[in-house]
Amino acid sequence: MARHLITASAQMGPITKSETRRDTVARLLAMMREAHGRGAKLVVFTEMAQTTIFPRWMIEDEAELDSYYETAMPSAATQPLFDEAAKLGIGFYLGYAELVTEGGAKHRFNTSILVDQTGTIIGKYRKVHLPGWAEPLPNRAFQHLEKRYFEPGDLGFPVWRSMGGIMGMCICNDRRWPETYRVMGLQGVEMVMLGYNTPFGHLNTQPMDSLTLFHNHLSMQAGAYQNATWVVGTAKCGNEEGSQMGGQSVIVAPSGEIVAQAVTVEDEVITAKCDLDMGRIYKDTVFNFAQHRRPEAYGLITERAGVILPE
Ligand code: CDV
Repeated sequence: MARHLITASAQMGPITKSETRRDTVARLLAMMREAHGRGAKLVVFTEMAQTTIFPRWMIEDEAELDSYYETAMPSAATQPLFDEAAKLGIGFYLGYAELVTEGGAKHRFNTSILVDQTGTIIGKYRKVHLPGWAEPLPNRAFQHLEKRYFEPGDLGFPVWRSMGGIMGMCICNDRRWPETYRVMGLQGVEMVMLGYNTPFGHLNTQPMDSLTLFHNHLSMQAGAYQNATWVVGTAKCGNEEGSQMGGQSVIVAPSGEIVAQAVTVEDEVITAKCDLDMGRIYKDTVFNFAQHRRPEAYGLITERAGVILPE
């Protein structure tokens, strides 16, 4: 029997600093309903979907910083998403900033959850590859202080059997690293979900900036093809408090082809009927890992982080 999963990517336009959780959850609910109206059984929201992207600022007041994080999930503000998901029979991926207090110490993660079609959380992922820096850089309109405000994720890249397939998650910068997809690929992943927010000007170099949207798709299409998996990439985009972020949310097939793409930089739902068996042809042939991979030649991948040049 064919395993088709009608999947939605719910791209999100900017969230102003003054918008409340209630406001943003109302926007997410509207997109969830639209996705359901188009037959979707899964909707992928973006990274940090309930607040403005606060790592662009140096925030010294701890109470202000804490206000951007969730200490429980569902929280009072997000409970309506879980209730609506159960009512409509639609699963969802949701990104948020997570604050955990353990033994009196605060731990902060950039997190996503996978919620199934009964409104139950079945998976949690914490972002492994944190971009940016820990101390503010001089002469910049915007910072990117993810290394200050988050710890690297400590949960690895697990996958879950849900929605009729094998599902995996990552977050934004993770999508640029082949290791992200391959670790899930080695667990047979059939759909990788991710939210991203990618500000133009991040690197302070104009030539690289003009390739931002190309690199966005390049990373996800390569990850999809090389691991024979669907990839659903959902942007937070538009002009957020003066920071311009790229859109072009996509649903990518295991062939590496884009089958749906957002065309605005606002709240926008795109959908595709995803055949979860489509990756099989690649998994059995050119990317038959058991037959063709050579782990004995890949030692440096896990032994070394940075480059060491030969003598
Ligand atoms: N949120 C992100 O991880 N953004 C990064 C930017 C800052 C480079 C990205 O990889 O898109």
